[in-house]
Amino acid sequence: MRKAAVFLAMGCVVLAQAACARAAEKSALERGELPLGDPVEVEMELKEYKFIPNHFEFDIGKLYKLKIHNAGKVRHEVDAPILAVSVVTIGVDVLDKLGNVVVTFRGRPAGIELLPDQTVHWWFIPIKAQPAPREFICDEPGHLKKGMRGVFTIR
Ligand SMILES: [Cu+2]
Repeated sequence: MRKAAVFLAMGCVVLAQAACARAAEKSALERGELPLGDPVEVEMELKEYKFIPNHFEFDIGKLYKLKIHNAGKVRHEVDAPILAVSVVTIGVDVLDKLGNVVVTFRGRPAGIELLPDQTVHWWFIPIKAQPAPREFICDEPGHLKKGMRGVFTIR
């Protein structure tokens, strides 16, 4: 009886470890543990020396998952301090090469730097209207001069 209980306990530990290993691949947001509903997924690609697309429109109150990928050969940044203060950031997921979430940051990201071939997912809900186009830039040396800027609005 005692042996069976020990085996059962060990089995639970093994199952729990397996569950943890699987759970580590997704953030709480992606596992749907936060009752926010399905996000509006929007993609932003960074390249030399542009954002693709370079114009974004967000709606107040909707949950967004902004998928930012550096498809370039050098480091790029998304410096968007006005966007950061106009939204509630739920989290910023950092993905590995297989698309698994390896780190989730909380708090307001005024700037996000990405090395080549890196991806982050910025989850946020716009709360402040920005009806006039507001700029975001890449602040890596010389990139803004080469035209690496974009605009967003929030309605
Ligand atoms: Cu850049």
